[in-house]
Amino acid sequence: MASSLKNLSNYDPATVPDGSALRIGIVVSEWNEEITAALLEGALNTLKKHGVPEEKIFIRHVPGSFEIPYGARIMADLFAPDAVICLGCVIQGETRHFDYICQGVTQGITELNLDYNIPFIFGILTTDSLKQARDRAGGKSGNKGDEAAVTALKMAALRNR
Ligand code: DLZ
Repeated sequence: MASSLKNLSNYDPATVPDGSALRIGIVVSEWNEEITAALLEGALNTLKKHGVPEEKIFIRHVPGSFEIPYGARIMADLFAPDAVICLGCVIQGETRHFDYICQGVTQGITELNLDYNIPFIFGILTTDSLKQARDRAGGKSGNKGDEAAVTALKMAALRNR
C-alpha cells in the first residue's frame, strides 16, 4: 500500500509489546535535519509511550543516510540493544545521487539484519520532494518515526521470545 494511503502513526496499541525491559538504539542522519529531527521526536515519544525507559534509549547522529549502516553497527556493538532504529531522509535531487544513497543504505541495513542477531529497523524516508517528506514526518500522512518505533518493539519482542 502506498504510504499516501496509510497514516504512519495509526496503529493498534493493543498489538504493541511492552518496552519496559528493552534497550533501544537510534541512529539519526543529520542531512535534511528538519525532517530527521521530527522522525526522532516521533520515535522517542512512541517508545516512551510503550514503556521504554529514557535511560535505555541510546541516540547517535551520523552525517548522512549513507553513513547509517556503519553508525547502526557501532551502536549494536557498543550498547547491546534489543533493536536499532535507523532514521534518515533522502530527497530526490537533480542527479543520480539519490539512487546510490538509497541503494547503499537499504542494502547496508538489510545486511545488518542478516548478520546480527538483533533487528535493524528501516525508518528512512525516500521521497521525491521536501513536501512529501514533511507529510511523513508529522504531517498529513503521520510520522515514519512512530511507525519505526512500533516496528522496533514488535521485532525486539520476536527476538527475545
Ligand atoms: C550527498 C547527499 C545528498 C545529495 N543528499 C542526501 C539526502 O537527501 N539525504 C541524506 O541523508 N544524505 C544525503 N547526502 C549525504 C550522503 O548520505 C553522505 O553523507 C555523503 O555522500 C558522504 O558520504
